[in-house]
Amino acid sequence: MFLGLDSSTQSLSALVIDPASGTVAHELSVNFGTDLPAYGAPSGFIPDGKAGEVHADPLMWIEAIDLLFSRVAENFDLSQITAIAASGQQHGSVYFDNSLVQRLATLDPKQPLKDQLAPALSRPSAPIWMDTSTGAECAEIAEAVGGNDEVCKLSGSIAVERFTGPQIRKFYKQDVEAYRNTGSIHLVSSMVGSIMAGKSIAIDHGDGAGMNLLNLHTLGWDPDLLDATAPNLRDKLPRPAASASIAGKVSNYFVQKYGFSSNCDVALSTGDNPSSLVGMGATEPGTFVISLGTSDTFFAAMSKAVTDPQGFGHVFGNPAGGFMSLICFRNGSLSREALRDELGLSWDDFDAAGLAKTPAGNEGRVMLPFYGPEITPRHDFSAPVRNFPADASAEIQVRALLEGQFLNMRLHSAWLGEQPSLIRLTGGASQNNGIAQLIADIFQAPVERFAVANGAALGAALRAANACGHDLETLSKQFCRPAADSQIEPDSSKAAVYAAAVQTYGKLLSASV
Ligand code: XUL
Repeated sequence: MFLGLDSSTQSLSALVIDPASGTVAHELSVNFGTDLPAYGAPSGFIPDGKAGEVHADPLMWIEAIDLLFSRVAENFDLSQITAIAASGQQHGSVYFDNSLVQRLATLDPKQPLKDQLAPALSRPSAPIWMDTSTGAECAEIAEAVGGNDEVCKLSGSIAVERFTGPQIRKFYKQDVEAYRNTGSIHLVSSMVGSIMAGKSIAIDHGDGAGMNLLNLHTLGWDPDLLDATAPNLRDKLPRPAASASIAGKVSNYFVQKYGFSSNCDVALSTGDNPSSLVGMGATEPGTFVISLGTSDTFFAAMSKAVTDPQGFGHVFGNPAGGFMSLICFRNGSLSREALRDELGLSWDDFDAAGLAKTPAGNEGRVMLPFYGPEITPRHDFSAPVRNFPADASAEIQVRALLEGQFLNMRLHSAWLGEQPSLIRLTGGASQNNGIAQLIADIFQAPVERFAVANGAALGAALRAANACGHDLETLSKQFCRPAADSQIEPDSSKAAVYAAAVQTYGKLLSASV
């Protein structure tokens, strides 16, 4: 059996797969807010950060590992696990001094992980992906390298506030002494993998590409980006490596304390989005994944290595080899709920009233569907922009908002130059038939719905099995199955309407930002 771990913003999850029976054998999560209330982080991060700063206490993530395994071991025999892989929220970074390697190698099963690793932290808190405080550092890095176009060509993304490089630069500028005392900088995912393996492990290309430091052409740390970020940075970073590598055997700490076999392997970790690409069975180009949440996320394996000329989208390593794209849309459910509340509708009316009563293309009415600042496109919106009167009927508004969201997604994923043969849809709003049909029609591709609660942890378990020689395609067929009767076919008679609507949407956008 194979164990996947996912250290996400709000929780640490374990998911065990058994390829012999094709079943998920065990699943358990520890919620940082409710299970570890002493850290005062109800949503997994330290509240009320100043000037866009969002940090978490890395000891909370570390203590969660002990708590998770003490709970899993109560009902599950961990000696059955052949290999482990971890996934983690992307971009977050943890700073350790030179004692890390020695401490990891000599972890005492009689003491908690937290007490043994706390003295190795050279920075008490860890910036996470929600942090937007590094605008100045992004500008400095871009300038030093010759502009954001260059940063994007090298690393797959322009310099981005939440990415690790700008975060490291800010730490270096704020506290040179602590930066100097830092011996290794880990991502959340590689920190969890390092603890499991009892040694400092490599950073995989999937998560490594979310740092603004990895050169996507050489797959090594880029000398110019390193220099632009902070001095002697190469010495502090684990080496980058392919995701499917085995890092070593599980640490004796977990063998003694929780009953793992001393033969259990630890594969390299990856970021939660690359891990979800695996968990959604989408590592081959042609399948787009759209996750509808507070923010909407789009990701897909890429058949050619291109970068977004507008700098909104990102390129990460695909754990199965090659690259994947990721595009975040901040105003996802945020906008859907804002309009629903504004119009006083229920979710059911939203579908029935909006989409059932209006024609595809909304007779040329389009909306830029943003109730707050957006990152794709990057603009400080405060309200939607319409090419029709704001007091139009509820059904016109609903269709305009939903069509606007997916026209915006189609427009901002066009740089990939790929037409999907299948869209796998997940997240709360994906259950809505009207929304699923709309996505099928706008992208002109069949849509399958996934009821995966924890795609990143499933992806990690599949990666662990794959690193031990199990074929990924066979695993995907076994574990990455859409919900029964969830397939929706596109209506080809809508293709022309939506081709025109993308143009209208693009014109309204250019005129407004
Ligand atoms: C991706 C990103 C988020 C985090 C969430 O760039 O910032 O999706 O990975 O955990």
